[in-house]
Formats: sequence, C-alpha cells, structure tokens
Amino acid sequence: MAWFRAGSGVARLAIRRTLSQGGSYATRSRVIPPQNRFFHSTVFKSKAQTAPVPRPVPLSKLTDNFLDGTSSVYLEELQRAWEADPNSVDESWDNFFRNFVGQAATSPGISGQTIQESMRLLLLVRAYQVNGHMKAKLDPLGLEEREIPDDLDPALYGFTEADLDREFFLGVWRMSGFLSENRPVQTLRSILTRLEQAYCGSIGYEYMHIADREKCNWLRDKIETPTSMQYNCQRREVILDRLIWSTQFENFLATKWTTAKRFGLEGGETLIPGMKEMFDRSADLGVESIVIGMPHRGRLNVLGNVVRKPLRQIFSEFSGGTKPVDEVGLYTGTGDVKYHLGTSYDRPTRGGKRIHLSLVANPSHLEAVDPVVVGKTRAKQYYSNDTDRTKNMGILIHGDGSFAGQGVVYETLHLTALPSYTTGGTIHIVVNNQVAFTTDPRAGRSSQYCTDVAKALNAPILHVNADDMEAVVHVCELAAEWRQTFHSDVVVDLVCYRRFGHNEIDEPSFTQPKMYQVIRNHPSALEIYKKKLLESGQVTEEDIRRIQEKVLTILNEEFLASQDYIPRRRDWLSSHWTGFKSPEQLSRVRNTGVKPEILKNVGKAITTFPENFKPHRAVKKVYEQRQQMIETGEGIDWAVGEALAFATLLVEGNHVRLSGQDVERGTFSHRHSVVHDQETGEKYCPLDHVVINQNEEMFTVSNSSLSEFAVLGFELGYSMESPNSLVIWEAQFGDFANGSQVIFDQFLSSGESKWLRQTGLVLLLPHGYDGQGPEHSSARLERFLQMSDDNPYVIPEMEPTLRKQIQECNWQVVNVTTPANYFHVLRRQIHRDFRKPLVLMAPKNLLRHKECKSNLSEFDDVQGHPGFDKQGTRFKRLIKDQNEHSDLEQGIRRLVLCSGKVYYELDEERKKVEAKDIAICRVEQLCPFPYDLIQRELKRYPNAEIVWCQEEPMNMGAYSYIAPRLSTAMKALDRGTMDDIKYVGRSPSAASATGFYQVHVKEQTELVYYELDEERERVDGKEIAIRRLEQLCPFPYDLVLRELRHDEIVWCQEEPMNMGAYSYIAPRLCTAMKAMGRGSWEDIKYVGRGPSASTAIGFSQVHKNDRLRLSS
Ligand SMILES: Cc1ncc(C[n+]2csc(CCOP(=O)(O)OP(=O)(O)O)c2C)c(N)n1
Ligand SMILES: [Mg+2]
Repeated sequence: MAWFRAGSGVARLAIRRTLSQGGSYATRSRVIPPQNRFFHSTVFKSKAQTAPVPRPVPLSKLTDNFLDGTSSVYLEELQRAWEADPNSVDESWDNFFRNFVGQAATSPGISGQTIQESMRLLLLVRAYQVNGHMKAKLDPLGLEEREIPDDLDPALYGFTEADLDREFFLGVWRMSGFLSENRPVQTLRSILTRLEQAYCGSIGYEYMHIADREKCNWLRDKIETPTSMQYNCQRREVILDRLIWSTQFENFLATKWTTAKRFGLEGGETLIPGMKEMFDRSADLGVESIVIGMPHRGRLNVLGNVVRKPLRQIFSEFSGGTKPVDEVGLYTGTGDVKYHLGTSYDRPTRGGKRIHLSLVANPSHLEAVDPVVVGKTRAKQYYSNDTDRTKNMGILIHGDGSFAGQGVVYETLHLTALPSYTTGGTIHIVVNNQVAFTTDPRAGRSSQYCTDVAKALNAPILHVNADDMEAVVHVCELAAEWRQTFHSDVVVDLVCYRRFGHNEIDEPSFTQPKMYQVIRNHPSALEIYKKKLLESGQVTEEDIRRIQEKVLTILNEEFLASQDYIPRRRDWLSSHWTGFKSPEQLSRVRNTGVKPEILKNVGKAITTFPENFKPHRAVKKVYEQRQQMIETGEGIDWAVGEALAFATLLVEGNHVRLSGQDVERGTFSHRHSVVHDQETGEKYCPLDHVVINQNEEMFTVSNSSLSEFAVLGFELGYSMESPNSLVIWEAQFGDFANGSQVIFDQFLSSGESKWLRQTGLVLLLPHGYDGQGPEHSSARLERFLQMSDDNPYVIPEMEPTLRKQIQECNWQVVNVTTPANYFHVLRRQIHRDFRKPLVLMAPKNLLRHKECKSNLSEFDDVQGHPGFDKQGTRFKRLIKDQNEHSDLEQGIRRLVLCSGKVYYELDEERKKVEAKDIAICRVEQLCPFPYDLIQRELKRYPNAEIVWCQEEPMNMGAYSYIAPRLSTAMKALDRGTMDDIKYVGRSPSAASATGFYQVHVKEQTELVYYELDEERERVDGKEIAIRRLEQLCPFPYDLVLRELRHDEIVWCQEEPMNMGAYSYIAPRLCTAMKAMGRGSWEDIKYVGRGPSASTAIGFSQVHKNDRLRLSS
C-alpha cells in the first residue's frame, strides 16, 4: 500500500505539473484534430523524438516533468536504506526493490533496466489504468472532443522508439493484472500494445478511484489479462438474434405509427442484447428476480423484448390505449401514456433458468423512479429472506442528461451502503446518446462524463462504445459479475447516439446540425455487427435473412392480433395482493381495538430493558413513566400510543418499518425507540422483542440519510411490495417534505389511479403553529388536501355497510389529536382489504401536552369502554364535543369545527371564559370528508352558527378544502350555504408563519380569543390590486366586476376540479359577485373535469370525449 500511495501521489503531481505547463486534457470544448486523438500504431507524439535518452541518474536529479523532488528524494532514500538492509523498509518496498533489482540482475533479457526506468514504466502503466479511458474509442460518431492526457505518452517518461524492443520487467507486490509480481519480461512495444488494447479500445474503464485493493485487483485482472472477448459461433448467433429483435421492433413501430411519439432506441439498439446478456449472467450467478426502473427512451423495446410484455398488448396500447371494457370489479383508473406503464413477467434465461422481471411504472419525471425501484428491491429481499441480497437485484436505466442533472440520482446512489437501505448493489445503465432533448453535454453538465456522480460511491464505471456489440455484452456481463461479487453499485455508460429527434416527430437538425449530418450516414449497430460476423465467416447472409424474416413474421402476427386485443382484468395486483379490493369492490370497515391482555403484554415488552442495560438517566425515567402508563392504564401519551400500534401489528404477524431523519430517537426526543447503553454504547430496541424469536427486521426503525426525495421514494417502493407491512416515512418537520414533492404529486396521490398499484404508505409530517417560524410550522396541509380527488359538491354513499368513500378517494389526510386515535388510524391501515396512502399531520407540542393523553381503555375492544362506539372500537373520523351533549342541543350558540392541536387551545380558552354555549368538534379525518358525522353534529346543534377555525393562514390549512364540503353538507340539511360558514384564522399570507415569536403569540391568542368572545369582520381580499385579465393572482376584481353584467356566470377550466384555478377563483369571484349583489358561491357554474387524483387521463379517447363535453 505504501508504494501504491506514493506512486499515486507522484502521478498526481506529475499530472498537475503537466497541466500547469499548459496541456489541459480535460476540456471538452476543444476540438482536437483527429490525427492527435488516438494512439494507434503511431506510438509517439513528435515531442518524443526530442526527449532525453534515459540514463541511470539518481531519482532526485530527474527533471521535474513527472516526478516531484520530494517524492523522488524519498524514493532514493528508500532505495539506499533497502540496499543497506532490506528489512529496514516496509515489506511492500522490499518487494518492489527486490523485483526490479533482482530481476534486472538475473534476467538475461533485460538490458540494463534501471530503477528509474522501472519507476517510469510503472507510472506509465498506472497512467493507463487511471486515464486510459480518456483515449478509449467511445464515441460511435467520432465527434468526441477531448484531449488525450500527456501522461499516456511514453515520451513523457523518457522512452523513445529505441526502447520499443527492449525488454522490461514489470511487477508490484500484491497487484494483479499487468503489475502482478510473476509477470514475465516483455518488450516495451508489447507492453504498450497490451495497455492500448486493455484500456483504449471500445471500453473505457474508470475504477482506480476505488479505494479497496481487492476490488481494484479483481477488475484489473479482468481488464488486463489478455483473454479476448471472443464469443463462439453460438453465442454470436444469439447476440445477433437479439440485436435484430431490438432493431426491427423500432423499425416496425416506425412504419406502423409514423407520427406517434415512442422515444425510440435507434442509435442505442445494443442496449437490448446487452440487458438480456446481463440478465442471463445474473441468473447464472444466482439472481432470481430483477426490479427495473427506466425512463422513456427505449422503454417499449425493453417492455417487449426484455420483460416480454405481450407484443399484441403493446401494439394495442400504442393504437390509442383502449380503456378496458367495463366489467364488474374492473377498476381502470385514469390510465397513463404507453411509455410509462410497468409490468412484470417471468423470463427464461439462456442458461435454462427463469428470472422474474418487473418494470416499475414511472412518471415523466426523469429519475424519480430510482429510489422507488431500490425500495421495492429491498422489500423483495425482506420477503424472500434474501439476507445476502444475491437473489433480488435492482437495475436502473438512465439518460445521460438526467443522470448528470437530477439530484435524486445522487440521493439514491447514496443509499447503497446504508444498512437499512442497501440492496447489495444496483446496476446502472446510462443510455448515453450524447444529447438531452436539444441540449449538448457541454451545456448540460460540468463534469467530464455524465456518470461522474457515481464515482463518489466508489462504483466502477464501464464506458462502452455502443456500436461495438460484443464490447457491450462484455461490460454488461462484467457489471453483473461485479454486483454479485461485491454487492455494490456499478455503472455501464453506453455511449451511443440518437438517430432521430428527441421524439420521432421532433427535428434534431435545428440544434445539432453537424451531429446529425454524421448520424445520417452512420451505419446502424446491426449493420456493423452483421458485417463483422459475415467477415468472420461464422454467420452467412442466409442465416441473417432467416432471423430477420422470423422476427418480422412474429411482429406482423402480433400486430394483427393487437387489433382484436381486448384488455382483460389488469395484472394490477401481484400475488402478494390476492384478495385485496379495488376501489369499486366494497371492503368492510373493521374494528381496530385490541384485547386488553394483549395490550398489557406488549405494553410490558415495549417498556422493559434487559437486565444490566444502562440507558441515559432521562430515558430511563421516560421508560419508567411508560411502564406506569401501561400498569395504570392511564395517561398514555403519543409515543406509547404509537409503540402500542406497532407492537400489536407485529403480534398479528405484520412487518413494520419506520424510516426518516432521526426517527430512532425522534426529532422531538419523544420516541426513544432505540435506546443506547451509556456505558457500552450498545443499542436496544424494545420493539424488536415483542414476539418470541422475532425476525431482526420484522420491526425496522432506522435513521435515514438526509434526503427527502430518495428516502420517501424508497419507502414508497418498499410499501408497494407487500400489503402486510406498515411502512412509515417521517419528515423531520413537515415543511421539508416538499423536497420530495415529485413523489407526492406523481406517485403517491395519483399512482393508484394511473397505474393501478396500491400502497398503504404512511407519512408523518410534523405540523402546528407554535412560534418556531415560517419553516417549522406547516406541513402544507392545504397541498395534500388540494390533491384529494373527492368531489366537494357530491355527498357519496355514507351508509356504513355500503360506504366506499375512502376506497374511492386517492388518499387519506388526517390531523389526529389523541394518542388512541393515532393508534387506531395506524392500525386501520392494515385492518382493511385495500391499501391507501395516509398523510398524517403529526403533532409537536401535543407529544407532551398534559391534555393530550388517552386511557388504555380507548385502545381495547371491550364493549362499554370509552373507545367503543356503536360498531366497536375504531378510528374516530370526528371527535364530538367533549362536554356531555344529548342528540339535540338547542341552546348551543356556536358550533366550532377545527382540526389538530388548535383544539386544545380553544378548549382551554372555553374553560377559562366558561363559554357553555359553544361546542367544539374535531375533524380528525379531513379527507375523505366525514359527511355523515358532520351532519350528525349539525343536527345536534340546530341553532348554532357554524365556524371553521384554523391556526394556519386563510390560503393554507384545511379551509379551502373544508368550506365547499361543509357547505354541501349544510345545504343537504337546509342549514345554509357557503356564506354561513364563518372563517376564523390567520389572514392570507405568503409565508406559512411569522418569524417573530411575539407576533405569533398575538395571532394565536387573537384567533382563540376572537373565536370565543368577539365578533370581527371576516377577512377578504378586496384590497388586492388588479392589472390584467390574464392574471389569475392577484385577482382582477375591477375587470371581473365590469364583466358581471352578463346573466349566467360560469367558470370553465380544462383541469380537474381539484386542480387548475377553480378553488382559487371561486371564493374571489363570489366576493366580487356579492359586492354587486349578483349572488354568491352557489351562482357560479363550474364547467370542467370532475376531481381526479391524476392530472390527466391516460386514455386518448376519454380525453377527446372530455374535450368535446367541455366545449359544448
Ligand atoms: C424531471 C424532468 N425534467 C424535465 C423533463 C423533460 N424532458 C423529457 S426528456 C428530456 C431530456 C432527457 O435527456 P436524457 O436524460 O439525456 O435522455 P434521452 O432523451 O436523451 O434519452 C427532458 C429534459 C422530464 N421529463 N423530467
Ligand atoms: Mg440523452
């Protein structure tokens, strides 16, 4: 290692020096004349001719060109010391000097090889290992703009033509490949030739950044050992067959659908044979299941040829995405465009095995699917007991632009070695077509390669010229071998080109004219490979024709079959999900109470430490209090409520996984689910000991990396594998969750509707106004509610035995206020026949609030206990006023509806002022809206005015979600309209909260005070200035007022009702109308799509019909 380090230091210095002398080799913007670009048989650059002939001079006297003085003096000293006493130097140096001096003395073939020459030669070899890829012929188009680094020039090391046929010994202790100790002597010429072949052919290897010697040696051995990549005749025929499939598939689509966007693979067709060979090799090495994530480019080809989705189905979807015929129990959702759909199949491999492949559905958002794939892979490993992570593997395919540009790539890569997130390595394939839509690499990234980000993870990067079919196969196999050997990530950079525009109807010459001039005349990879095989004589024209005809015939047959193809029940739930219900199949509501003895038993397990365990004094106290809560059955707090939910689910055989930043202790130091022995540092997690012989991972709680996007994506993928798991992601503070906004928008809120896949993922988003400033108060509740797809003007069937409201809604948004209700809402996630995401506004100050406690009797299933309602013990969607009220309370003057922790403040104030004529109800489940319970309360207080009270600003919080639904509920009971709902809360605001604590306190006091004692003017937005009609915000009141002379007022939009401008426009339009005496909310007609989880429909026919309907 000593040598290795010294050597690399010397090389680095040498390079730095060369750079400072003016030769920059890393600039991509400089165009190098072709004759200078590659080091073929003309070995020397011109300056080699003038280089000095090496003579045995002391190292320290060598020119500073490539050895800096300090290092060479050091070497010289070492040499002297070694000559005096070989034991006085490190073993590695002993080997080094012994090899060179010994060999030079004893080997007759070595003519006067000096240590200096050996040093230089080593540096030269090392330069190839480090930088050989810079000279590799990677670009199929030959347009590459990069300078060959000087340190690959033998002249730099003092070698000349005259040295070419001299023999040299080359070897270093504990190095494999070229530098292995037992190498025979070779001429400089053959050494250079081999280096060129190994490092500068169609494959460029980047691996010397990997710190681990074993890994480097493993790769070096594979790279430098001259076993050529010669495939036998049979293998070649298989590869050819696969390349023909890949090529003809795209051609076929192009001829049948000339104007359709398919994001074809032309220019990168070798991806398909490469992937297939990679999968075959992986299967040989024990992989049984592969989860794949990929973007648009070549996706249909991968679906058809690699994953083997039936071609007729692909073609049918291509022809317009027929919406499946209505059939009882056939839920179709909104669908998605063809190049986003996922699927899974079992694929036979070349080696006679079967491998399960699943391609995960993804949105347009490039790279967003990466963490989802990794999470799903990890879950598969858990469920198949794949503890060494060799049976289940993730593969991610990327574009060059997105791999370099999207931050989630790095966030995902960074999970790779974390114990609770590792999957034993992901294989990445970058389809590097050297352009991103219209953007050149030089405008799209600052790094040399698009793959540089992966070097941070010590992943080897295998760049390959995609026109060299067999080189592609070679690196694909090598990647599979690496992953199965070292269980870590590896990257294949498939350097190709894009034959057409970004999509097939896009014109690429607008922006890349020169590139496309070259591309027009460039033969396809298939033509190149056919030529190679014909020249080798291993394949005949007839063989090729036969394969091509076979492929075309099958494509045609499948095309014909696609015309009558009737989509049947979608393959939307995999085997783990058998028996689960789609949104249109009724799932009965179940109780979630637990037998008291189970509660007591698990309660004991989760509050006890092993003997001799020494927790922190404060934690010990917390646990003693917890023990007491369980023993007395009183005062159960939030953390214990949560732990009881986890423990009871574990006892019932479920898997529970909680991940997020600092979740083990809990951001607010409330959870303490992992306790640390203060003397030994050992950790103890009581929830790991709830059932006898509990599997180590059955309960997983893990602090995550500091990423929202990747970790939430990971947990989402994890949750989709099996329904029998409660998977929870907790944000540090709710605000930070928007770092993973793509996961909320594209996956969580609309995934079921677009791709027919369910998830019961739970999000814990700390939320609440306690004066911590704009960034720690709000989880942006309003955004989750705005994305909810329940219709605000239609009360769905609420009869308990027929109610499907929650199944039909895209997710649930809750803001619960008691530990028992938290317990039940978590358990409800599992105790039902369907899965729905749960967005939970998690409390902060309620974690220790003296009033926010529950008794154990609210958790159990005993009739007569306070938790037990008419139907049993369940999650309470609405908590009625805590004062005893009969079914009819005429004397209540005001009914306050609220949600979350503001309840406790209101209740306290009410007690203070002894306001007996006010009732306060907590809407625990905001979405879907509990119409039945709200109406029950409306009926209970027939004379009460109705108030919605929230602590968030008016444009935030639940107000704009609640108001139309509450008014719908009221109208149905003749209790008034939108105008009869009083709003109490903060005024509209840009920031989610004030940064001044005093202001916060004033605001909070005022809203509570006002709410209970004072009448005050409602806040409205009349002061907003108006400029242009095209301007939605601020609302152009003056121009709208001017237009209000027309009879009927309609708001028309093409977006679904819960999206677009409607919910913003309606209250403002209504304000304008009222000012003119032109009516109110009810007089605004809405014309647009109904509420939806997904932003748009994936079925083109439905889209067209909707448009027609809208315009008429
Ligand atoms: C997050 C995100 N931003 C922007 C886009 C729009 N977009 C679609 S394809 C594309 C270019 C992608 O380039 P690259 O990753 O090199 O893939 P290629 O299309 O070249 O295969 C862009 C910017 C997108 N789909 N996703
Ligand atoms: Mg690209």
